Amino acid sequence: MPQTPAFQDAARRIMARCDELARYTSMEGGIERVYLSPEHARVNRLASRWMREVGLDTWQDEAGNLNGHLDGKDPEAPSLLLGSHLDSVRDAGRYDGILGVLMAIEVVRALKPRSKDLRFGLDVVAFWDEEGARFGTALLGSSAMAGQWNPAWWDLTDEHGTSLRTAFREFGLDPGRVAAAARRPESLAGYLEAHIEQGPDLDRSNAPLGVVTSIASARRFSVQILGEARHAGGTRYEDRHDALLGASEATLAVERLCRAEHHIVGTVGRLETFPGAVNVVPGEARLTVDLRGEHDDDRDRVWADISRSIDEIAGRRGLRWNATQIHEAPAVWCDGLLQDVVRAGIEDTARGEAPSMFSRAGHDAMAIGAITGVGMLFLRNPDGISHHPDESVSLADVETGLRAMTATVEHLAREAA
Ligand code: HGY
Ligand code: MN
Ligand code: MN
Repeated sequence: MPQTPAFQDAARRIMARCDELARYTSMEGGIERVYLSPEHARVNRLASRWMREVGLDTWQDEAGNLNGHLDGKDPEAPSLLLGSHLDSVRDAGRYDGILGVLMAIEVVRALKPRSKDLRFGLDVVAFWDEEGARFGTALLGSSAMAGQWNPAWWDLTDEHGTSLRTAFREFGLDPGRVAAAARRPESLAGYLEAHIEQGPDLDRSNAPLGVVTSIASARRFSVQILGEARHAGGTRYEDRHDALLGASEATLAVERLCRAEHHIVGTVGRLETFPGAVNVVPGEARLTVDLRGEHDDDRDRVWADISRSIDEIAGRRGLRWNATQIHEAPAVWCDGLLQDVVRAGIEDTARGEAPSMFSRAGHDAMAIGAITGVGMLFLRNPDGISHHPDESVSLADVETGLRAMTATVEHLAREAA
């Protein structure tokens, strides 16, 4: 394994490139990089230069993901896939996803001198639309690679009314060829992703790195609550059917019912009212619900409780409501061997225990788990701040994480020899 100075230089390069990528944004004064945007195209061109710099052959697949490949001993052998995502939420931090792609590139740089000894090829992927920030459903790029594209997605629209189908064409992709982005399971020797924890557990236990055991299951809903728009002055309370008050009670019910559980979190991230005028009782409200749990059945039980609670609120206030599920991803357990080699890689380099933990955040590994074993390495995320400009990671932890991930790949190569 290269000497520490090489890893120190690589860690510095990664942090500088996270800062550079932060400038590719559609948002004034913040970071926003969404699927099939001009920023997507520009970042793919920049990242492909970084991939080629370490010897990877690069290509953009039919779903807009950026890929790189380096042969191992046998060019026909399956590849170990390393990567994460380059898209972001609105007003994002600069490490969520990006760190994992840049670490994957640096692992290839570190192992390139011995790549011809490896029993697998090394592939790097920069997925797009892990967040689902533009069209509502998430993991579009990794779902395409997993051969799980849902044709119903073509009619999803963004906030401007642009359909996914139109956005594909405007980006220069052919919707009819998205299936060609699918990877054959036998072409992969596994998937490894490094990511900031997006939670405070490593920070609070003063551990730089952690092994992910499973990734939380997720369901996302768009909920519409219908009442009656009325004059704000002339309408007495007993005559009102105020959709915003119903949505407000529903939002508090989501928090109350999820807090009563151990490993369930529910979030109302967006709430809009119509007509949205200062002097009109809201006749309609629309809210989003993001519901996650360690286990699918617990998550589904809490959704049933939330639905019953909204029924009661709507009945009492004379409202109607409906919910449309816009995203679902079942919980994914990380592959046992990959967990073992991630743990070994951490123990080799972080001088201490490698805590195991389940990921409350979703990741592309959830989609790729459909076609190959997945493993994840978490890096300490100070105070767990993420999906926020104050998201951070330390240079020292990035260097340790890079050394651990490189050691992980070497353990895996030895495991199967
Ligand atoms: O929402 C998530 O958990 C991830 O950051 N996409
Ligand atoms: Mn992420
Ligand atoms: Mn994220």
